[in-house]
Amino acid sequence: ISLDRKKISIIGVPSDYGQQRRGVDMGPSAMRYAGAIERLEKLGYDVIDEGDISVHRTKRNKQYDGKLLNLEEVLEVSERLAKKVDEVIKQDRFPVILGGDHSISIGSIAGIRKHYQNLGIIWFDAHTDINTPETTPSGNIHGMPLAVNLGLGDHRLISIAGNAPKLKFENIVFIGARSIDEGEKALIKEKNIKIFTMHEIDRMGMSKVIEETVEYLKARHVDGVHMSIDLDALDPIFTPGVGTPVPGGITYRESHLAMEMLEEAKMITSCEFVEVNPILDERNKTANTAVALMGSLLGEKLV
Ligand code: B3U
Ligand code: MN
Ligand code: MN
Repeated sequence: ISLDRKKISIIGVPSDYGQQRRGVDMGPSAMRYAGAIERLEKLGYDVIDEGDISVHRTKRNKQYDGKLLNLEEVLEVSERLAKKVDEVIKQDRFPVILGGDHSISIGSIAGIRKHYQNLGIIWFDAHTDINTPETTPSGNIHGMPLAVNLGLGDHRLISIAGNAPKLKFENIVFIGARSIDEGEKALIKEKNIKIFTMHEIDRMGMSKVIEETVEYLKARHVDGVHMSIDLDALDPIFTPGVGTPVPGGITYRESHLAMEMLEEAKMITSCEFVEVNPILDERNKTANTAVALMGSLLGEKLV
């Protein structure tokens, strides 16, 4: 896997349409204020801040009525983001996408996928986000982006920026899961998806988990790897500013080790940081952690 690591484009996606708590639309600002751009520039990258994807701020107070929440809005944001990501990669730049809730992955992966025939995904998250309209307990689309990219769910969502499916079940690796719905469990088992839950992280240690992740994706002959980082993967002690915190998460140190090892593997070709909600945060702690992880993933060294 080759990658021109000299040029980075930051793309903000101020959308909160994938769930029902307000404030996650301010995630891109919070991560910029936490110094994302300066941090990457300091590493020697040519960084362009592409600004934010335009997201209409319509008034809404919808609640789950058995349908997908804010479907029209999510479709619009996804199309725009897919187009932007596609353009950035065409210019030979590495996309760093700032969310927004995790529904933005529908658009980011749709755009990235245009450039890779056999894309791998690392899903760093307390959740597995593989619900379908049939299995969702909430109607929240941020719980469905992986299913959508696998071609499961609403036909308009799955056909964003081209044909479905965008991903293969065998090219996904979950890291950090500890809150999985029944329907998700059934699908993960049926399709035999690679998963390192907190149980495996505790048992094997993060170092072995990342070694196995890298080996697994190499054996699948992926031609690119998208790193999707939901900040709720970490324990809420370290990232309190997320909409659905789940105790018993990855530590600050384990998460940095994971990023550093993935950097050494020279495998990641795009990344995103999602679910940072400054309204729920403590003094921008979650955004600061996100930016620190970004530094490690993109090559910051201690000495
Ligand atoms: N699995 C649940 C909860 C959830 C998923 N992603 C987040 N929360 N952040 C759902 O609603 O699909
Ligand atoms: Mn998620
Ligand atoms: Mn999550």
